[in-house]
Amino acid sequence: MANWSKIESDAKSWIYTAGETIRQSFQNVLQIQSKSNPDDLVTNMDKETEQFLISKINEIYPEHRILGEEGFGHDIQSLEGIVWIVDPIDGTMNFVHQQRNFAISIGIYEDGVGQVGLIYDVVHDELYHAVRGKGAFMNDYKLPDLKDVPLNQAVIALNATWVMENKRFDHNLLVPVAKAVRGTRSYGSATLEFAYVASGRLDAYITLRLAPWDFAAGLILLEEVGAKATTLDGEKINLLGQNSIFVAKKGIHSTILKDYLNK
Ligand code: 2AM
Ligand code: CA
Ligand code: CA
Ligand code: CA
Repeated sequence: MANWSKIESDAKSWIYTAGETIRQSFQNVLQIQSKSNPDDLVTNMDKETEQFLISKINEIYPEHRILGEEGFGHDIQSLEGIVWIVDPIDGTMNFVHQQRNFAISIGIYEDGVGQVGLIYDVVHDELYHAVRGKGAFMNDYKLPDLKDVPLNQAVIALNATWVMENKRFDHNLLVPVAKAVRGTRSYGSATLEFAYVASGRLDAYITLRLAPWDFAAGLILLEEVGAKATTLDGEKINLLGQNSIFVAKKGIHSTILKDYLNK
């Protein structure tokens, strides 16, 4: 049997160390490259942070496997056993342009079940974490179960790409949603947007395409506070694939899905 409280405390200590290294790096010159397109950025700090976390996990838990965005982990085709899913810097564009609104994210799964999730807002020194069955926390504060609000009092996060035509989704469907809610936001860090839904700072988060490292930890947090998480079609999220994502308080989720997305 895995010792989850030791795994949690090791992961916490490594994420804090990685965060401190990133804060110290603000005075150094960044090396910035593009990946799939000129706006898809990666820096030396993304790579160094992933390598640091992977070296710690490999050293203490050699039998665990690791899926990391920057590719320094293993080739993961299944979620058998214990798998750490790591996004070393989520919100790299914010990290480069703003030096804020980015996070380190670690989701730890056993046979496909989320056990420990951590999202560390490095600049605000806010660690969101959850342990399956034990609740979700912001630093040491236990996050309460989410309470629903009417749609006209909801603040929801939406990525601006939904106003552009795209192959995945009829973007016109979201215009009435944006009109119906109290306000919309876009923070540019999927993991923080998950953490904000979990902590009630946001009532929902909708985005068109995320990868496992963007949602692995966030889903574990949301489960502990009673949020609903599906794709934009209302389907189950595939933990090892790319998905559209719709996470929200339960009532908001069912209202938007039924009355606006016609599902
Ligand atoms: P990243 O910074 O780790 O790449 C930006 O809107 C959010 O979407 C960030 O959380 C970003 O994660 C994520 N994202 C997922 N796929 C992306 C891509 N191809 N290009 C830029 N951001 C992406
Ligand atoms: Ca990236
Ligand atoms: Ca990411
Ligand atoms: Ca990243």
